[in-house]
Amino acid sequence: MPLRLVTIPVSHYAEKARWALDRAGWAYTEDGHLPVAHVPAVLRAGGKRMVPVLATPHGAVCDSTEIVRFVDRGLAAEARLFPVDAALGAEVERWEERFDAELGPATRRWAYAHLLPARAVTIGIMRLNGPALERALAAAAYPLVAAVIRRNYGVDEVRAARSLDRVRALFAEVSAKLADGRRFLVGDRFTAADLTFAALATPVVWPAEHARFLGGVEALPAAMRAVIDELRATPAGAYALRLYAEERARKVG
Ligand SMILES: N[C@@H](CCC(=O)N[C@@H](CS)C(=O)NCC(=O)O)C(=O)O
Repeated sequence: MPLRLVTIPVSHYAEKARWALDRAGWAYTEDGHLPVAHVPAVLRAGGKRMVPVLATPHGAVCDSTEIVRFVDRGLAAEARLFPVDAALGAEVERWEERFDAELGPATRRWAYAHLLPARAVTIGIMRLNGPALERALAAAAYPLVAAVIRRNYGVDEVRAARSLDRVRALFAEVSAKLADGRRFLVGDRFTAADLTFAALATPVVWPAEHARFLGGVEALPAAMRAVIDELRATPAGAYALRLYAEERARKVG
């Protein structure tokens, strides 16, 4: 069945949905847009305002978690990102919900606080994907796009500093969980808890495997790279990078 994933390509919630689709080996096209220009595409697909939206012949699946669950229903029990076992499943859900609610907004706000003033870098990232017309208009549209991002995500220096504290605290919690040598957060295999952590951590660990959507880390402002280096060096950061290296290209479908 023809599937279309409507995204803002740099969105880490879009990456979460994309990863689940890629892992299942499902065929889909990505319909990526500049922030602001995504709204008509989302509405046309049957969504409200946010990406990701998965347009299917039977209607729209909105929200990254719903898309992961939708894909999961098509997988064999042993390959599911949400384990069938009730206790493991509940633990995966708890981590996943916390990462969605706390990690995602914090990594995004911190990254945009550094990226928005670095106009040329950010326009370069926005031009990596999307329709030719939007890529051509990215520089002209930048003041509007940047203002909308600032407003929608509450991007200012004070809140960005608080978000970084939040990210550091979550990384410390995940590092503590991994301290017994486990390879995955829950049980003995890759689940939605791992996928969600790694995808929503992309703005603070900038994995090389994700360069198609974010570009290379070397283009970033030095102050941003310093924090990325710090977080990459933590057990949680190393674990996110390992998940990208070992799991991002793995197919189970
Ligand atoms: N809970 C949602 C969050 C999605 C989300 O925050 N999407 C952002 C991009 S990272 C968005 O669509 N922003 C556009 C806007 O605010 O208009 C999910 O998991 O899908």
